[in-house]
Amino acid sequence: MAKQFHVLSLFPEYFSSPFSVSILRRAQEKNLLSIEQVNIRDFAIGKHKKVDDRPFGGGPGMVMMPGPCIDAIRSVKTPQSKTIYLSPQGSLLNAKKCEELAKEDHLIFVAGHYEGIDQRVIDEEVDEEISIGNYVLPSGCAPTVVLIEAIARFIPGVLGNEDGPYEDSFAGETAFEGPQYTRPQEYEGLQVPEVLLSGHQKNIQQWRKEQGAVKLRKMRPDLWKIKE
Ligand code: 21W
Repeated sequence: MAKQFHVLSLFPEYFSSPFSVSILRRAQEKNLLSIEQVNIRDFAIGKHKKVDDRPFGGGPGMVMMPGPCIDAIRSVKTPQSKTIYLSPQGSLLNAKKCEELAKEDHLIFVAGHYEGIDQRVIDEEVDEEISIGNYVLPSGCAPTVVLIEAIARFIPGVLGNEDGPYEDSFAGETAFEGPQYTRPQEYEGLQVPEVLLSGHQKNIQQWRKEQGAVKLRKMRPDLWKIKE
């Protein structure tokens, strides 16, 4: 059975390109994954289809009202669903979380707009709050794309080569791979490292591992510490 993803937002059109190219297109074409858009505004009531209002207690900006969000979630929720709110106040996304979520049959992603959603939506309907990093974005839309692409790699059959997602750097979050080269062998006088042309697989492996370690220590001393 294909995995089912529902994306709830105010701008379904935001997602049309990222979901129709590359990995997510192939996953859907192979019937490994189905992604459906839900426009939260379709659950707004009244002539103006209002979805946001000023925060109680004061403060800047607007907050998404509970009614339309909760009704939108309930319109797709089943007993098997897991509901994720993409939130700057969520727990930080990592590879392990992506792998876990790839095992679920039905995921509901709620992308917030404005200053976020009414807390009662989170309390009543959300299972997990996830952030993609310590920086501020204008909405939960880009984080939803990031999360879905990161999860999709762990769905069996999506990458083609089954051990793909685990081989890559960050699968275990403790390694980098070595630098990569392709043809031409000489470019503007710059040569491809000799060892890669040697055909000596054991030396190549060892060289890549060393180069990856040097890079990790330089770029990500935080991860390097974990290794020791
Ligand atoms: C950013 C909404 C900041 C609201 C008390 C409670 C989803 C995101 C987002 C956004 C605020 C993620 C407040 C990394 C992100 C997201 C929009 C401020 C004020 N006060 N990961 N809330 N960065 N961003 N909220 O921005 O929705 S995952």
